[in-house]
Amino acid sequence: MKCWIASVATVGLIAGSSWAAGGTTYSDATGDLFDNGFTNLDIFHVTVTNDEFNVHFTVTTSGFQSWTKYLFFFNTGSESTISNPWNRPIDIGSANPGGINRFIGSWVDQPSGNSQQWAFNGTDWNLDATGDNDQSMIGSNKVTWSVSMAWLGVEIGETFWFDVATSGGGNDPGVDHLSRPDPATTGWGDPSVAGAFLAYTVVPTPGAVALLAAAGLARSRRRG
Ligand SMILES: [Ca+2]
Repeated sequence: MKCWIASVATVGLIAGSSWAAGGTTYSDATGDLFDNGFTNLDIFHVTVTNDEFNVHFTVTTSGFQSWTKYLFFFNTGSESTISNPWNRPIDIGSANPGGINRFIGSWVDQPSGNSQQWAFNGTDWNLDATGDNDQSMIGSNKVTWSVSMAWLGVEIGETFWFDVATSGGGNDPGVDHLSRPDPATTGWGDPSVAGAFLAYTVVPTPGAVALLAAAGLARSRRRG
């Protein structure tokens, strides 16, 4: 019995340290817009974390306005394109010839049903789902999205490439792109150009690490 308690404590310790290691914050320059009066469009940083099934993105801007649109571009390694399903004037391919195969287009002037998840099947873009972003931290200029790893097409230990852009309505370009520290467009009427995508590696979760640790203990017990 004493041994069993010690084992549980060990598992808990390993799990805790693994969770603390998870998550990556990607900083962007501020004041890098063609018009820096639009603080709601100025990306400050984006934090990415994951749990066992989902990847979470928190976008922090320098200000907040409900008319802001948030665009996410993903390359998770399957059929891809340099187009985007919102037909926004955005040059993805110059810096990322591999293009994208997943896209999220989202808005914050509605409390729910505000986040479209699009997937490219090699020929067409398809709207897979419309979910909700989390606007509970807009007082701190933060909005959060959670998407399933299954939808993204990634598993624990795998790396995917992505970019985040802010925009307005209609046919506006990406005004600020996380992927570059300088203005991505010269004005509302000009296409934006994405920089080289960022990489995120999906990390093992506390639950997964605990299972691995438990398996290791079971093996050592069998040897004993
Ligand atoms: Ca910025």
